[in-house]
Amino acid sequence: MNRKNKSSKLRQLLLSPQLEFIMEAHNGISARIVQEAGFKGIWASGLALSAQYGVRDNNEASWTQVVEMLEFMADVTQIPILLDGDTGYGNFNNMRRLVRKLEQRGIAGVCIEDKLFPKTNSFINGNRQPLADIDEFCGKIQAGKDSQTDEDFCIIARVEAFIAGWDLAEAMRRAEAYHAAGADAILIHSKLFRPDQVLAFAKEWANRCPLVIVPTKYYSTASDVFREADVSLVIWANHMMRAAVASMQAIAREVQASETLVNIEDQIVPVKEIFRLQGADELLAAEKRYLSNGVQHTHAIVLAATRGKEFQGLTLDKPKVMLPIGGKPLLRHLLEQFKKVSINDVTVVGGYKAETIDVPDIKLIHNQEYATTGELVSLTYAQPSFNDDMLVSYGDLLFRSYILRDLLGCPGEIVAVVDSAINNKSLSGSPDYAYCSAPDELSVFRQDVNLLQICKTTSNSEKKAHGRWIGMLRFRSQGRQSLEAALSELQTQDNFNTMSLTDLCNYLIKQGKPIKVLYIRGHWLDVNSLDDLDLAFQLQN
Ligand code: SPV
Ligand code: MG
Repeated sequence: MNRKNKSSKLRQLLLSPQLEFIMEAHNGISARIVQEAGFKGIWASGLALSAQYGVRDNNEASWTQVVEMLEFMADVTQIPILLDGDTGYGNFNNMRRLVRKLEQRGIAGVCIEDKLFPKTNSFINGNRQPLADIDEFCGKIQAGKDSQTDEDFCIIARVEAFIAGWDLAEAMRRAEAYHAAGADAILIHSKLFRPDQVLAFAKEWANRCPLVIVPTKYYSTASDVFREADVSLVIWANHMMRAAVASMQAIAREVQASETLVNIEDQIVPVKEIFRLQGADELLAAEKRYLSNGVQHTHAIVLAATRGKEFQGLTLDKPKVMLPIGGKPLLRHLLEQFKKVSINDVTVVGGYKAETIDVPDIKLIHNQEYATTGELVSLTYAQPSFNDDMLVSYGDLLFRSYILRDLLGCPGEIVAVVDSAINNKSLSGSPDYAYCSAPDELSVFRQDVNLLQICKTTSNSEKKAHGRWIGMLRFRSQGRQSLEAALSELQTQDNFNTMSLTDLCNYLIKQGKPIKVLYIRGHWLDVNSLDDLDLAFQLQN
C-alpha cells in the first residue's frame, strides 16, 4: 500500500455520500486491531497518543515523538491514518514541516485546531481556552496545503468555537475562513452531552465542504441523526485507549490482590494472539525464504533405538541414551550441544523403552521393530523429518562443542566426521574404521578429503585406516537427495532390516556420491561400556 493510496482513501471517506466512521488508535497494535475490526480509517488521537506515553494532552510529548509512533502505526496497517495534529505544533512554518514529515511517513492527513500552542484538551476547562487568531490560523492551513506534495493529503480544520464558549455565528465565521483558506473538511467540536451545537452547525454549514464530528460527549445520539444532518465522518476519538485502560486496571488489581494468574488467564488473550497481531507467522515464512545462508536451520536426527546390553542392569528400564552422566541423561548432553549451535529441531528415533525418553523439545518417533531391525530402518522412520540441512547422529555420542560447529561450517553435500587420533586408547566399542583419500595432515587449513570406505574392526584394518568415523553425518540438499535415493534402493535388498549407517555410507560411495571428511583429533566418545560412563563424565567436565 503506497502513501498515495492511503491519502486518496481518506479523501474518499470525506467525500463519500454515506456517513463514515474512523476509530482511535495510539500505537501499532491498537492500529492493527482497529483495522481488523473493519474500520476504514484511524484517528491518531492526541489525547490517546499522549496517554500511551503517560503524559498529558498538552503537547508534553514532542511532535517528533508523535510522528515516530505514527510510523509504527502506518507500517502495520493499510487503512488511512488521520493525525490529530493539535495546533500544528507551532506556527505556519512548523506546520509546513509537519505536513512534509507526515507525507513521508505515509500518514493520510492531519487535523489542526484553532487554539494556541501548547494546547489543552478540549474537555479540560474549555471555556478558558483562548482561540487562535483567524488570519494566523488560515495562514497555517495555507502553508500546510502549499507544502503537501501529494494532492490527496487532507488537511482538516477543527473549529473550537463552541468548546471555548462562543456561539454558532463565531463557529461559522471561523469555518468559512478556514474553508476559504483551503481546508479539505471542517471538524466541529462540542463538549455538550447533546448534539445540539453540532446539528445547528451542520444545518447552517449545509455541506459546503465535508463535516467531521467527535461525539465523545454526545455519544448517546443515534448515528442516524448524524446521517440525516449530512455529517461526513464520525470520529470515535479515544475508545481504544479507554478500553485498554479499563482492562489493564481490572487485571492489574486482580493479580496484585490474588498473587496468582489463574483467575485472569481466561480473561485476557493468549500470548499467541499477540504473536498473530505482531505478524510472527510472516517472519517465520520469511526466515525460510531468506535465512538459508546465515542462521542454521539444521535438523538433527538422532538414532537412539538400542538398549545398550553391555550396561546390563543399568538399561533394564531405559535405553542407553537415557543413562545419566553427571546427573543428566546422555541424550540431554547431546541436545545441549545441538542447542549451542542453534540446532533446535531434533527428531529422536527411539526403540527399546522409547516411552522413557522424556527429554523436552524433541520429536520422538518410535521404531516399533527395533528388536529385529538396524539403524537404516530407524533412519527411514525419521524420513518425514528430512530436510535440506540435516545431521544424522548416534544417540550415545559425547563430544566437545567445536566438533559440531566445525561440521556445520564444513562444505560438502555429505560430510562424515572422522577422528584421526586412531591410537587413542581411551576409545572403546567396535570402531568404524574410516579409509580416506588422504590422511589427516594435521593442518590448520581444511583439507579436501573424501571418505573411501568404512569397515568394522578387522585384524589389520586398524593399521591402514586413516581414522574412526564417530557416528555423525551431515547432509545438505544434494546429499539429502542421494540419501533418499539410497534408502529407497537399499530397501529392496533382503538384508535392509539389519543394515547400519556404515552400510549406507559405503553404498553412497559406491554410487559415486562423494562423502567429505572432517578430520578431528579426539575429544569425543561413544558410550559403550561402564568405563565409558566415567570417561564421559570427564569429557563433560
Ligand atoms: C483527541 O482525541 O485527542 C481529540 C478529541 O482531540 S478530544 O479529546 O475529544 O478533544
Ligand atoms: Mg486532541
